[in-house]
Amino acid sequence: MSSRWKKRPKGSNWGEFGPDDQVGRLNLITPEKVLQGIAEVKEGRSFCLSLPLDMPGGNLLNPARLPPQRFATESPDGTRRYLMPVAKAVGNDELTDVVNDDRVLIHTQYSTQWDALSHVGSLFDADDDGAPEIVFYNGWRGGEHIDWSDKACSDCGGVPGVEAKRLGIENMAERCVQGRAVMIDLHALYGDERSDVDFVGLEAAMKAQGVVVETGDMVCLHTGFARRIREMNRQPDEHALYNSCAALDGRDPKLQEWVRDSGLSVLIADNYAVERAPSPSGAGRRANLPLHELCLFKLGIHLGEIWWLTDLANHLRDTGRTRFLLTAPPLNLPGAVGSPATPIATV
Ligand code: UVW
Repeated sequence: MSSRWKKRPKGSNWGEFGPDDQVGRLNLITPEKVLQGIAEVKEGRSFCLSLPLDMPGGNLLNPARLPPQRFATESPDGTRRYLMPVAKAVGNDELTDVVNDDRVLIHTQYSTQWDALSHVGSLFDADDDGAPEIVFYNGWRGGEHIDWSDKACSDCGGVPGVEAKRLGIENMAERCVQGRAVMIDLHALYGDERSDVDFVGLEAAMKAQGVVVETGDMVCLHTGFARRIREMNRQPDEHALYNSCAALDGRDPKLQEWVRDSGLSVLIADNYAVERAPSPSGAGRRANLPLHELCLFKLGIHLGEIWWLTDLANHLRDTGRTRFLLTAPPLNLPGAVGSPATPIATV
């Protein structure tokens, strides 16, 4: 019970990290966890876990998400600040500098990214009055804490302003997101074939690879999907996008139980949505993305998606390891519901 909710969703942890918590299971990445991560650095070798942010290319994966667009900035007098001789701009022929400035329109979840806890909420009767309302993790409200205004913005084509005043991605950035991570290599078992992996399938991979997940660990799932994206080199094939590689079966109750009980702090994959999206199974009133519901809405577990994990997974397999130091902050971009990331693994 809190000032924002009388009833919390079944199986949720709302309130357990404090009534006003905004970072969920990131609270489990303690100083001890950071030291455990640093203890995994044995070779001094780093891996970039981001795809180039203009991949996958096009918008077949998600029609609403487009590749980044770059523009030159302009001075108030209209001068384009690209290949701009400063001598001309300021009227002083003695100056030799030439300047480029750009601005970029980024769909925050187009490529390698973090989902903020404000990304997916639910229609849920948190005030127990018999009618559902829009709520997010820990009872933060749609229309109040996460909102949009009809105030047109001058340089974004009149799109209404949107803002996560709570649960924005900046809360994650402030936590740095550094600690011990573990790799579960689903691709090693399931290859490039489309497969929906339930708890039994996940456990089989963990047992085969000797993976142990402890409280506060960040869990990475290598499926090979981002390698397929790279191979298609910005010209993705629709059939391949929708029929390749492993994704979790987010509706499997045993898998959900494992996510809840393992104590993992964040869940990351190199595929589109960690889970199969939309979830193929189920009936009745339900979430379309049940693992998003469990993680983002009920438990405060941030999801990392479309990461580049193949080089790291191969290296870990070749060296007989599963753990590494992960440093993966999002952009410190107040009010955003997701963010591109350039995560670094150190082994
Ligand atoms: C989907 O849209 C399926 O997932 P996400 O929004 O987390 O990328």
